[in-house]
Amino acid sequence: MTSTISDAKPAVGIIMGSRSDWPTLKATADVLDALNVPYETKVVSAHRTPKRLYDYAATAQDRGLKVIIAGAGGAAHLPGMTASMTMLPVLGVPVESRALKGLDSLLSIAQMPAGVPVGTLAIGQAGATNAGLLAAGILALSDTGLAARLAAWRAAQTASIAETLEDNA
Ligand code: RP5
Repeated sequence: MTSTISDAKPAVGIIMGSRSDWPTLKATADVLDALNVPYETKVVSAHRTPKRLYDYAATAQDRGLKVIIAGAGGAAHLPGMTASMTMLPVLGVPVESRALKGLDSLLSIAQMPAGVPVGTLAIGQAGATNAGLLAAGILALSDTGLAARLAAWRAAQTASIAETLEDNA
């Protein structure tokens, strides 16, 4: 027996440390839209709004979320702190920072101590897109409809890659 998540309440929570992260995290929303995965978006800062973060993480599972995608830049504690307060899988997207081009964000998110995992993606929009695809893959384990949509998305991507330089010129 499989369930269908389409048209249901949000299954994925997309959170970001600042509104300035949205141009990056929009890539996550775009791929979830393409796959018809319901999601919610919120600005939740580990440093500037710690109580909002606590409330979000502590209630996420009871509200029906299945995966959280957290994007942040610089001293990017949002994914790790979120993971510390929920059993849900947390995927971290390092946002490209102005000062250090996102290397600071990447290391902040990736270097979690053993025991509190964050699945860390690539810096920037590639990581944001892949976070959405990874979340969809997790949800597709119990949703055959989504599994079919994900397979079709991948097949379309494959078909779009020209074999020669002349094609798509
Ligand atoms: C982080 O600080 C945010 O995730 C953002 O990437 C970075 C800069 O935030 P703003 O100063 O643009 O609000 O917390």
